[in-house]
Amino acid sequence: MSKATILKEEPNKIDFEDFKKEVLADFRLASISREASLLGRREVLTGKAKFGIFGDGKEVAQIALAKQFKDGDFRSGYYRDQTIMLAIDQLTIQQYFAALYAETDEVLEPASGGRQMGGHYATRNIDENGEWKNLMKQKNSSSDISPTAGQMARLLGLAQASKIYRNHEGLKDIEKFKSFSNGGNEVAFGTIGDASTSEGQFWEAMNAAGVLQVPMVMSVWDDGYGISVSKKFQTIKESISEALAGFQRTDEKKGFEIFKTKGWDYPHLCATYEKAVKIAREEHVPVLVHVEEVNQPQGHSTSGSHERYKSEERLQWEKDFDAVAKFKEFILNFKGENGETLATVEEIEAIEKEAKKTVREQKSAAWADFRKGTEIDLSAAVKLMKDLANDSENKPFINKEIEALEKTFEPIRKDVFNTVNKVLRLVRGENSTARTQLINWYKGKLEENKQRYGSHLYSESKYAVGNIEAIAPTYGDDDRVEDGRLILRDNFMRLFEKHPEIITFGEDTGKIGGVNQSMEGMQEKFGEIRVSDTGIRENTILGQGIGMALRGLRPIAEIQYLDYLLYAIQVISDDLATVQYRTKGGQKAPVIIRTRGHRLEGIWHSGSPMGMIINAARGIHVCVPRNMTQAAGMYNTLIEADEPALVIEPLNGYRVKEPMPTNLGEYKTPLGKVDVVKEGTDLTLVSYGSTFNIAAEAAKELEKSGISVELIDVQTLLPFDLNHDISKSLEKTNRLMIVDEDVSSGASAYILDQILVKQKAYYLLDSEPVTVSANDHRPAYGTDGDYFSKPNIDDIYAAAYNIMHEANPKEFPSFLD
Ligand SMILES: Cc1ncc(C[n+]2csc(CCOP(=O)(O)OP(=O)(O)O)c2C)c(N)n1
Ligand SMILES: [Mg+2]
Repeated sequence: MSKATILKEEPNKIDFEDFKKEVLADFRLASISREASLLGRREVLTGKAKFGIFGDGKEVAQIALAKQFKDGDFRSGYYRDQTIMLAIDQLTIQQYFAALYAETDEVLEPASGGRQMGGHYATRNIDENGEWKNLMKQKNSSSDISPTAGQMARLLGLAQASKIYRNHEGLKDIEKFKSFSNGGNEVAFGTIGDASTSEGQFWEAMNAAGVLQVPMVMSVWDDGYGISVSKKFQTIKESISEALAGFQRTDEKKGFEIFKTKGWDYPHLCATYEKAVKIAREEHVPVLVHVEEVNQPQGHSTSGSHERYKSEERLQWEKDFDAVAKFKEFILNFKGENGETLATVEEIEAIEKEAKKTVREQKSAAWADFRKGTEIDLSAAVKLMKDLANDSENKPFINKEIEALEKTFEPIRKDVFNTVNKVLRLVRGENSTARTQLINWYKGKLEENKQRYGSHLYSESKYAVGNIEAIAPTYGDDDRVEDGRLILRDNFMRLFEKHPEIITFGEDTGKIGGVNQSMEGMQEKFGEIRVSDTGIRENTILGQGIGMALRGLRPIAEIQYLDYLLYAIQVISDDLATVQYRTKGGQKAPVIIRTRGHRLEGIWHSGSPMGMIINAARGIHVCVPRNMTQAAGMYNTLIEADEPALVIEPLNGYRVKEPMPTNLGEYKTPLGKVDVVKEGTDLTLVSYGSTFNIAAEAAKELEKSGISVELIDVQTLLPFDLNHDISKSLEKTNRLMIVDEDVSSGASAYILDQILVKQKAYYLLDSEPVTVSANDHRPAYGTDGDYFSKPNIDDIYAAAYNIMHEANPKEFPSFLD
């Protein structure tokens, strides 16, 4: 019998004892969580932690929610959710403080290994080898991000994964998927603040959840404010449940179930969540729980005080309706049918006292652990510097630096490094063993800290793309050629047959198989669960991908055109690209984003904002194939790997004939390896995607003028030419030209930096490097618009010829002047 029911029905003695135990345990947790918020703020104000944002005021609602949270379920929430995390046993108070201090050991701070501010929660869902844990044996939280409503898109996908697991027959009997789902019975719990519901991401995800009918329980913690801005300026009718009233399901039409409850009303909260979650779990109907009258005892964060913007009355109300105080009142006033009571004032106060003590102890333990690592580095550095001082003519100056460091109160690694650097500056040019030892220590520590703060931007498991073995396409004797779209489609067919966990979705992807028919017939063959249409909502298409990938599926999220990727770039950049990094290898989301781009017609169908994309998306791979054989080979590689990637198919290549490989679904195009398409001796021309094909035409013309071009297709921008093959080419040609159709200083600046700086090719050049890019305006419509906006064959010819003319005007007389 549930607790909520117990409250209503006449309890028998045994039930009552259980009930009492549970209520008091809840109160204990609420008190602990509250105390953690209070002490957390103090830690920031006294300088031990940098920033704090806490969950005070939301404790009781979160305890009620957590009662319904089962193994296999997922949370996608925001920075107020400490009590949920504590209640589902995925956070300890010690870990909470470790995160506040920026503890970098992921055992002590499992959410992010100190990379995220406190208040950003996550569970560790993959092990140290990158292998999935059994997610059905733990309660799961996806990793929080700071942009408000940034949790929404992913939430949709987490919930949709349950729907897929419930309905996809092909996965049901496969053992490995049993560690992700049990018949799709898992609920995705979303949380959001009232003000953040103003974001478009919220509305987009809510609409999509209603359309898709997924088991998502969306809680809004309504404390009436978004920092200082009240609901009046945030939400129509000042109520998100009223605003969403049209989403309410009816007997005739599907939709949401909507509940309202109050953040201080323990029994009502418990009863509400019990009903809400049952509906979502059993019926796969999304539910909104609007939790009103939530308070915020300490204001928004450690950055300010709420006395500045809340009225006297509001501040008084916050005290009168404080969630924990009201919970205490409920307990003290409780009278069972037979006159039973829950606790005396003394008993309750003992719980509060005990909670305070527990929090203080765990906080101190976290601080002691946090100091340990730094203290070890500090004493090692001091010892080495002292040895060095004894060997140096700069002894007094070195000692002064050491003394200053030793006097620093609780120095951090930065202080140690600063001092070591100052000392090394003092002894530059000196020759002693002690100096060498200090330098070696310093270099070793630099490397260690690079890992500490920089690991896991990309996968470090055996499934990293770099570990997937390349396999060349093979061809039969029949010289069969087909439209590019058919090579892609037939390759997808093989992949879908081989991997039942591949799911694809996008605008027009389902019924017609994509606007370019490269999935034609696939929905009929593989069903609507695996190949489906979505609404026009790029942000949540990506979110579907992330959520599904976090639950073991292999989504191919399709964005209809590259230009419209911008609507998804927020979620790609903030969420997808940071999943592994921000969890320090605790989670992965190998989403494949499929789109098509570059040259077609007009401002919004031929853009190539590659500089913007690759700079926003470090953490995912960016593939820019020049034809569909290459593109298919990239998909084949990616599906074996455990990393997210974007593949931009060349938009004008679907109807271009290509030889049909015989090993579809098997051959694998390597990522980070360039393709030297044509060898040459005078000039290295580097390009990619659709423009590569124009550069190849230009190279033929240049050949006729006696210029031998080495043509290199980079194939992938991220990663970029890992073997430095472009430098090898420049050793031969000594001249470099980059052709790309982004704006000037976009992707071409990146490519130039990679070649000249990273590959150190500057000293190989005999001519100045040249970039040919598109004009800075958006590309104009029509063939002439394209010709005069983007690099065309004549531009490329002229630029290349000019390089040769400047190098050897005799052999290559002036062409345009
Ligand atoms: C996209 C974005 N814009 C602005 C911010 C800065 N910011 C952080 S929290 C916050 C207010 C959020 O209020 P609400 O959603 O009501 O949550 P609460 O803090 O009240 O629980 C703002 C504006 C942000 N993190 N992300
Ligand atoms: Mg708020």
